[in-house]
Amino acid sequence: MKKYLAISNEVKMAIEKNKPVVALESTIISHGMPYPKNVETALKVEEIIRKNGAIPATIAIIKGKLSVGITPEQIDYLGKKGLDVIKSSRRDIPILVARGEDGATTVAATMIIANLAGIKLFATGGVGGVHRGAETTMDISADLEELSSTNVSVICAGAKSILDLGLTLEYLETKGVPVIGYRTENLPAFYTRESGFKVNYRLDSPLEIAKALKAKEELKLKGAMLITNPIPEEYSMDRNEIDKVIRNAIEEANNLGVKGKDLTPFLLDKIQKITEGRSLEANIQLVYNNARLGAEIAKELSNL
Ligand code: PSU
Ligand code: MN
Repeated sequence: MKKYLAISNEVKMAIEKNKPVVALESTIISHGMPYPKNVETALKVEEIIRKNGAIPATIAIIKGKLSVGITPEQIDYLGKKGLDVIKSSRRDIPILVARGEDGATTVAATMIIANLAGIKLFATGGVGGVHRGAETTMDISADLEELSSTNVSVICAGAKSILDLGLTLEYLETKGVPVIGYRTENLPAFYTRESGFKVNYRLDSPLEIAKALKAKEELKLKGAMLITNPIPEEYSMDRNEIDKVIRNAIEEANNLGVKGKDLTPFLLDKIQKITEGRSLEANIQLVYNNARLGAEIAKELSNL
């Protein structure tokens, strides 16, 4: 297994010494934001994690190696290549490894690689879920299956309403994934602090969350906890406005027949264009907010 992994020295040392480490995904860099904001954001997220006392580990597949703690140059390379890098989920890993190719890892693939490296926490923006219309398209993100089976918990700002949030919650419930609200009872909807749905549990401090993670680990309950952290008030968007933008983006995707792995990046790009970058700014700020919380939970966890 070791021959497939390339872990940076800093991250390797931190894991060995049980220091706090927070994993980060790379699809958000290549497919989630435009260049150069994507690279600036990815580097700033790492800085925020460091400032808050943890070690960042950005994950990607580089020349077929499952790479943990990639360099700023590699982040820049993935960010510049953008959509030309292969968006890689669970199913893509073996092929890219065998061919020695590059891949930007989704939430699912980042969880798998973080787990192989021994990292327990991962911060990002939004997770994939059950798409609207999934009753007929069957479009359900592999992220949800991964959350149900891989022991790497994810801090996110909820999920965008490009998804059917009600069905996403049902799916997670069936799979036994606890959905936690950080200082809230309401499931955040990425750009907005409330989706109209409730989380399973409200937890009010990084320590409380760390204790629940520890109990899950010691009880050997497989899978993740999904920790949802609402976007800071000052950056949140108007719910009616963003819902309308999302509906338009979905309609355009349907008209153009966009589906499969291309759908989420297509919708993200449309939303950013329609809102003239305001949604991008919100997106960036909520990722920073999640990075901070991720570092705080990782610190508590390493002390338990
Ligand atoms: N949602 C976002 N931003 C993102 C993604 C989702 O708000 O960048 C990315 C993540 O990498 C996530 C992936 O794991 O899209 C889900 O893709 P799909 O819906 O095709 O499973
Ligand atoms: Mn899909």
